[in-house]
Amino acid sequence: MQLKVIDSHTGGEPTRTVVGWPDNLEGLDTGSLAQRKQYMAEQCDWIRSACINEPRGHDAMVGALLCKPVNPDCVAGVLFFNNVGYLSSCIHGTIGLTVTLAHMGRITTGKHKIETPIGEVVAELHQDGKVTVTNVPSYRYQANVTVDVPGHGSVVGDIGWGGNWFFLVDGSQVKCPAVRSENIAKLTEFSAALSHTLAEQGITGEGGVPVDHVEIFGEPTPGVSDSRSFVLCPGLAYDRSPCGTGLSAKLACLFADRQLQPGQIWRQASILNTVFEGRIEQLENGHIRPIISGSAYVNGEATLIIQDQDPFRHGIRL
Ligand code: PYC
Repeated sequence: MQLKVIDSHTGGEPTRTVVGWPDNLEGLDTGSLAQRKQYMAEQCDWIRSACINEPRGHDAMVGALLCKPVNPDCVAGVLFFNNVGYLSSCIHGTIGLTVTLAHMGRITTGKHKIETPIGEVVAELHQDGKVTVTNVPSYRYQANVTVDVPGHGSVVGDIGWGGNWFFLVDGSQVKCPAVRSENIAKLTEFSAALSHTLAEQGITGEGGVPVDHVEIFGEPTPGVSDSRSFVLCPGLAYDRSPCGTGLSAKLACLFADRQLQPGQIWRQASILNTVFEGRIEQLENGHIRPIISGSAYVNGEATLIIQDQDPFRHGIRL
């Protein structure tokens, strides 16, 4: 058996787009995108782990399964996944998918609708290769939530939706390690403890959905960014990119705090100092629509071979 993949990275964060899979998996191309996500999780989760887990992949990699859209106005449907499960959405992955579709000759410059399990987004490929994604509506769900994190004390943060759920922390709180690349191990340990506590104490997003990403915001870099952030993903890998869904949640919080006006640009740097630019449109219900720009590069194309005799043909699953 074989899987065809095209690799890219967006601000250092990898996306492995699955562009070919065995044709007996009809459920990947039928029903709503939410139904297909469930089908993939229940019937062919091996595609996720074969692509993302070692020995072929690694913890930081995000997968994007390219499928047929339900709405014929869309250029593609996509399911996003990582080392531990499935994502509702992924903006660095959407930027990666867009340059991948261009590499495949499926799109040229201009605006393209893409279907995800939580709705349609619009990806615009610019002449210079940059991509601008108009995201799903985003909002702050709760402000100033205090969490007692064993070993770290009480940490205050906001809960926001930007296509995934985030706990957003102002990194100037004394217990936070400074948001700098030499602190990645400490930031990971701190964010993992916080994430664990959120789950244990039942602190969730709207409707009881787990808050599975933690985001810590640090200092601006004059002339480069308004803030540098560290984002811990559900599988405990940190996002090498500035995390587009996380930035969407951040823009919603800034708007709620009257620190960002519609149209104003916010430059968010990742822990590696790669930058996404974000701005918002105001929606009637007080929510916002984030518009995020970044760059991605195709950096590989491969056939993954799944041999029956290989004990790790479906990746290492612990
Ligand atoms: O860019 O939205 C994003 C993202 C989510 C998880 C990793 N990157």
